[in-house]
Amino acid sequence: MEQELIQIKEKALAAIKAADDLTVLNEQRVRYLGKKGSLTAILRGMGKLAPEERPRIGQLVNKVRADIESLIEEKQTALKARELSDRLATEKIDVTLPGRKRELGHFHPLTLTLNKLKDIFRSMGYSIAEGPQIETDYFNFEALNLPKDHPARDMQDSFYITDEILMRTQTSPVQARTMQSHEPNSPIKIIAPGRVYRRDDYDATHSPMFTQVEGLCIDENIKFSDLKGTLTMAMQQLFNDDLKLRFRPSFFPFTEPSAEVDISCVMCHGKGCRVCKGTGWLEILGAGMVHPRVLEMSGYDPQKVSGFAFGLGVERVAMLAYGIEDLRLFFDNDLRFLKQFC
Ligand code: 2NL
Repeated sequence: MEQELIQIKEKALAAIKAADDLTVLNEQRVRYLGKKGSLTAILRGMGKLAPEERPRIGQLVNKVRADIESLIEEKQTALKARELSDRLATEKIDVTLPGRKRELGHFHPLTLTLNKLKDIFRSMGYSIAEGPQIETDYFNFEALNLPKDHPARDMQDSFYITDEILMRTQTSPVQARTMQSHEPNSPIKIIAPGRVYRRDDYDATHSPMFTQVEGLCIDENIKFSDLKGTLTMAMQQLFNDDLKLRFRPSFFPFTEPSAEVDISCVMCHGKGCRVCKGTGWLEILGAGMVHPRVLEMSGYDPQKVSGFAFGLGVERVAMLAYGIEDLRLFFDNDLRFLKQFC
């Protein structure tokens, strides 16, 4: 029995030394010290020993058990330490790696231009007015003095939803709505920015959807010179301080008199270049004094108040401001283009 114990001890110590991970080590613990282990079997067999032998063998079993236990303990500490240093080596964070970027969004060039226009007119006391993009024939045409036979009212030129409802072709219906919601003859200073829709080709200079800003100023004694001063200030702030304006007689059904407004070329400052086709001027706005019929239609008295109105295309302004040559770039969502406005 003594011999047997020494053999068990030697085998156990060798197995423990050889154990290369914690799972194997635990298997050995069960094998030698567990309830069904070799040492327990020896203890059970003690009954067969002569009584005088029992204490000596008992002590020897306890000694062997203590030796095995302390070696397991030692080995366990070593394996745990190795496991930790392995993890520290493989799981370490390399703080010199490049960071994970979170890309910031940015405004679309049309939004940038629109924001600039809004800021300029807000600084002159205008409020921003908005309205539906799906409009009634009444607000889009009738209230603005567009006659029944005007080409814009043709199915061929506008997007109709029913006979009476269409995509707005201009933002003027917003102004007509504003006038009708105001106390008659009370002053108004608003701009109406937003999308408008016309049946058109889609090429470098045309789009069936574009962005407009229209302005309306109504009060007692508003004169054409107020229109000139307002637009001059606005265009100088938008492009450059020494820009000049030129008014040419024109016609709109909702204004009388009406004018096409040119600015001195922002590229060549009036000398003549490719952009202004050698003329030194760029057509940028339509404007005029609000037609008396338009005032009347919305409850205002043309004998008491007068007003001016104007309209411009935001795409055209953005193209001139940023030197963009193709209108489609605004709508095609090509990041190579859009990222230039970060
Ligand atoms: C253009 C021309 C214009 C207006 C818009 C307007 C609105 C009301 C009354 C009178 Cl409620 N007029 N708007 C006036 C003149 C010109 O737009 O070329 N737009 C891109």
